[in-house]
Amino acid sequence: MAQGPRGAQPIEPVLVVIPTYNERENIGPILRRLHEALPAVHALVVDDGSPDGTGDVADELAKADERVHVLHRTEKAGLGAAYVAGFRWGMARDYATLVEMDADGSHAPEDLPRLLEALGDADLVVGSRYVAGGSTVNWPARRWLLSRGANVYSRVALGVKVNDMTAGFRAYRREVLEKLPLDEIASHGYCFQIDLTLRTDNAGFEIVEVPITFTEREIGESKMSGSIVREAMIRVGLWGARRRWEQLRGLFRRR
Ligand SMILES: Nc1nc2c(ncn2[C@@H]2O[C@H](COP(=O)(O)OP(=O)(O)OP(=O)(O)O)[C@@H](O)[C@H]2O)c(=O)[nH]1
Ligand SMILES: [Mg+2]
Repeated sequence: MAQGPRGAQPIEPVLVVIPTYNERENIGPILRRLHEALPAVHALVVDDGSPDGTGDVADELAKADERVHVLHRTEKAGLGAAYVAGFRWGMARDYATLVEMDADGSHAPEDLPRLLEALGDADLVVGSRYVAGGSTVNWPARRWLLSRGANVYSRVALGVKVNDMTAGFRAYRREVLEKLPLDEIASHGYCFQIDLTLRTDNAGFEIVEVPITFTEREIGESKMSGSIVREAMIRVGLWGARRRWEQLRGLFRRR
């Protein structure tokens, strides 16, 4: 079993949590690629009752492969709630590492071995588009600007030294998720990723970024919306103000 220098804690077994909403055509190919890249990992598909029948496709795949599991939820409740449910499922079992990955092919499973390798020296590894060697492919300028802008805004507002805080391809040691108050996390869209990054940093865990190539989905529809962007802007502004205020108070206390 692979062990990292961080307290010699094992990083295996690994569970890759894949939230899905209308990803019928994507789920089979992404699981195939995942198991070609890493035959030993398990995958948990968290489906929010997709009208296109993604849940049924995932059930069929799970029947044929004991490494594939499915968690069915009854209504579309956002990315954040799906991940929290998936993490809980994994933490109720013996998984040492919990990975977040999209079903739409934007995150290349072939990059995952590098993320897991980096977890030997970290508590959270973020697959990053915005560090040297990272990139985006086929993203329209408008989409790139939105993502880049959200990250610059988050970094400046929060003062967390992570370049890609909205990244959704990441690997957590279970100890991190055990420590975070998952019950309190109310963020839905990509704000969920910023929220968890901030909480992981606040709790004193080591975060490392590894460059990835993010490729725009070829099949299916994006779930990005105006309300997801507004949620992130408002929440990040509030968290930033609170973090700065606490830093200031800390400075005065030390005097
Ligand atoms: N279970 C569940 N999965 C979701 C929900 N919203 C999005 N997803 C899944 O989360 C992953 C990321 O969603 P995308 O629609 O690709 O959103 P995005 O990657 O932020 O936006 P794009 O870059 O435009 O693709 C995909 O696998 C989606 O199917 C949801 O409400 N519930
Ligand atoms: Mg996507």
